[in-house]
Amino acid sequence: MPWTEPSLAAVDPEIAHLIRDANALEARTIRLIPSENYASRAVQEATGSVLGNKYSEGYPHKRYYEGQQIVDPVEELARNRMMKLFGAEHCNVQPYSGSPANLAVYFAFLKPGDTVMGLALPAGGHLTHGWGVSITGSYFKSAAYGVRREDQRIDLDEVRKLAKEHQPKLIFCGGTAYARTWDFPAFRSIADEVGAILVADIAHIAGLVAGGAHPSPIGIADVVTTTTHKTLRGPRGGMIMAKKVHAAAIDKAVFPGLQGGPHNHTTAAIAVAAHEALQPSFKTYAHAIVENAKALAAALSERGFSLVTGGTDNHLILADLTPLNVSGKIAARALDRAGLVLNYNSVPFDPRKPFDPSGIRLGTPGATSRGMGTTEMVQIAEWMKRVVTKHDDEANLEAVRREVEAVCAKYPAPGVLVE
Ligand code: DSN
Repeated sequence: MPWTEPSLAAVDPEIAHLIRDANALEARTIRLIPSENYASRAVQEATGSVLGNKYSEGYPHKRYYEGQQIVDPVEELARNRMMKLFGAEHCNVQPYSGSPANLAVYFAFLKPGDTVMGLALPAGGHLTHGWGVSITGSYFKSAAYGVRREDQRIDLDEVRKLAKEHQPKLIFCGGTAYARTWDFPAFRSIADEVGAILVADIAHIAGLVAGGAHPSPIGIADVVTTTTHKTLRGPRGGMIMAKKVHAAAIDKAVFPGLQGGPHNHTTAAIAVAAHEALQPSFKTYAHAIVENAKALAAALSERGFSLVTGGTDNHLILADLTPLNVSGKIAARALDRAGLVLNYNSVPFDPRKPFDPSGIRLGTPGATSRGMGTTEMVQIAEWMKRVVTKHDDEANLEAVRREVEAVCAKYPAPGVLVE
């Protein structure tokens, strides 16, 4: 049946124009923010579906509202496909995003005042791993671990020492700006030594884990949390995987503990993303993300960029711009004007403030989704050097912007409409 109602453009031209402009902007710029990606048209169709109209408090076949004939199989598909993709014993696809997923884990296992350990935010961790400004740092005691000054890598001896000293109930491993492989078995043995629950937050690397391009924490960590929209390339959402023994505690913590009705349109889109990630091409994609990140890191190093940890094992790169005499924010803004969209970011032991830090963070999930390869990564590094070294020369930025736009035209972004 064709639509009989007026379109968005007819009902609300202002918003319709902004969405059209967002498509155009995405088409002509390169998304280098490592936590972002291009969700497919199929994922977007599910996200925009009528499933968002429905309330479904509870879980499949145990709901508090009638009319769940469609929602139940949708949630079961999402859950089962994700369990198959990751080899998980249990999966809850209802968390609204990564932070609520982590908060549900606290609620499942901790009481206010208990101690949690996670990678410190300035060292590349996440707010919800116990950092002071987050609710997790206000309601729980935090004993954060950091990275070594010499090589900016996690010092597992320090993690063990801190764990023995502070006896945390829960240890998080995972981060938002850590470019190296997470040693899940080492964290497991530390958690066992102090009797802590081990939570792997794989929000950034979930797609790499699913595609076999990063070791999996499944079967090692007690609980695995993630968002669904980063390297996993699904809709904005979250999920929690767990050993069966923790399934009931996790489900109860998500609903009724923390949330009301699940966002069923998002659940459907998570099912679509899992279906896409179960295809053999997703493994190729995950490995290409890492190959591209290594190529981009090498090309940036050759051009004088100082990389935190010296390079990358995953999808992201953190660069300290101090030796190039420019702040992260000034560089990020100039790069944005040139069509290269990334974010300014603190680097470990940063003498500058988080809102005006020394570094930039970038990654390859988006560019790889467009089909770009190592040749384009070298080109991106060259553009970045031209922009950063002459960041206040508008003619220089405009020249780079035109070149970026020409390459973007050759590599259309999935899910982006070009008129
Ligand atoms: N905001 C995400 C990121 O950019 O890494 C983390 O939640």
